[in-house]
Amino acid sequence: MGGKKESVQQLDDTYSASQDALSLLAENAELSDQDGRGVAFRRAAAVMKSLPEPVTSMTQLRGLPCLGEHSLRVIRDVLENGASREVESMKQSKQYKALKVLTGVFGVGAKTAARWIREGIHTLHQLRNSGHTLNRAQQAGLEHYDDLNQQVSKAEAEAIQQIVEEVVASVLPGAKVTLTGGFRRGKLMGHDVDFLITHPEEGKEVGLMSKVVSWLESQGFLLYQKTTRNSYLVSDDSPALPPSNMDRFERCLSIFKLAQDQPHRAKQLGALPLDTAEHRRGDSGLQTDQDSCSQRIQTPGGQEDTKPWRAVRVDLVVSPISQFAFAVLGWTGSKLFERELRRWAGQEKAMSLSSHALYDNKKRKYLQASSEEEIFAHLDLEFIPPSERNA
Ligand code: 8DG
Ligand code: MN
Ligand code: MN
Repeated sequence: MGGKKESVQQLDDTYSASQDALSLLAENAELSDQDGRGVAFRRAAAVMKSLPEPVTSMTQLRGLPCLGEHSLRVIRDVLENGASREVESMKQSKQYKALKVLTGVFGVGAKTAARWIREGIHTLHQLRNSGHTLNRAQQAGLEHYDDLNQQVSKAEAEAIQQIVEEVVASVLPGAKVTLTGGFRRGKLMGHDVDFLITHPEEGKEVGLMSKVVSWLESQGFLLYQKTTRNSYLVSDDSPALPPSNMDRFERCLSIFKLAQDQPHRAKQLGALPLDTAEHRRGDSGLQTDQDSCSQRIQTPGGQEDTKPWRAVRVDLVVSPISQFAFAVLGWTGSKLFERELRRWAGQEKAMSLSSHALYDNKKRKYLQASSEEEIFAHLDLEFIPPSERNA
């Protein structure tokens, strides 16, 4: 006992245990609609993550930023007792468990969940029997609850990318699809798959989303979708306003129906030249496969114990090429990274950064950029590659 290797392992565990505890407190704050507290705990967790070596004593934390009284108390508890009592009891609380289950339904936010809990709804069963009228998103969320709460793998993301690329190429040749979000940061798992679509010729992207969505819908790829039109106008979007996390690109929040053997199948499909006419006739390879999938489940007895597809959340965003660099930067995340970058822009450079543009408040003009590198240069920062934006 107590060999070098073991104690290092133990230290590593403590190290990530305090990170986990802080992340859980952040999550609980977010679920409880206390975003300010959420950000504070996220920052504290990020600071712990950034430390070069495991923490063995509280003195090592002296002088570090973002570690408030509360966070320090939690870290001390973990260091001394192996776990934070506050976090352990929170995890066991009825309130936290209910918040977690209810906000796990796509389309249900912290406010709605809290309202339901006040009415005594703590489980999906109670929600289903409550007589509440759910909106379309929530209905889909409830219906595909298990699938949507299962992480999306890199292979699944790639399979969906192949489908999206194919659709986009067939409805607008020359348009470009970029995988953004966590997968662009090199994560191996995600809660959804994010795509940004643009066309090298400004204006060509107009009308693209509705065509893409119609095609996907006609091929049975969508279990749910809600498209929001682009509402960004440079003239009415005062750069003086604090840049918000929400942007105004045309976007489609969707739930894909992904065939389970999609990663393999998509690879095969990739080799086939699928032309648009074939798609329009609705007898492309995709369609045929889709059909054979649905036939497979109609086995005698009608038991559907292993369905051959799963539901996956997919975000599609369309950006004009002039805003593309800003959109990629904004949609690559992480959310905390974006927040810090915007704070830097505002506080250190007197600039307003959004997913649409960068505005120099002193020069009173927009700064153009055609790559992420140029945006970092405008901000006087060294380029930070996506894989280092996971904070
Ligand atoms: P995950 O899906 O694996 O959980 O992680 P993620 O990919 O980093 O998170 P995400 O929720 O999919 O968001 C991806 C990025 O998109 C995130 O850094 C923030 C950015 N983003 C915008 N505008 C908006 C918006 O209006 N809503 C959301 N949810 N994200 C937005 O630029
Ligand atoms: Mn994502
Ligand atoms: Mn997303």
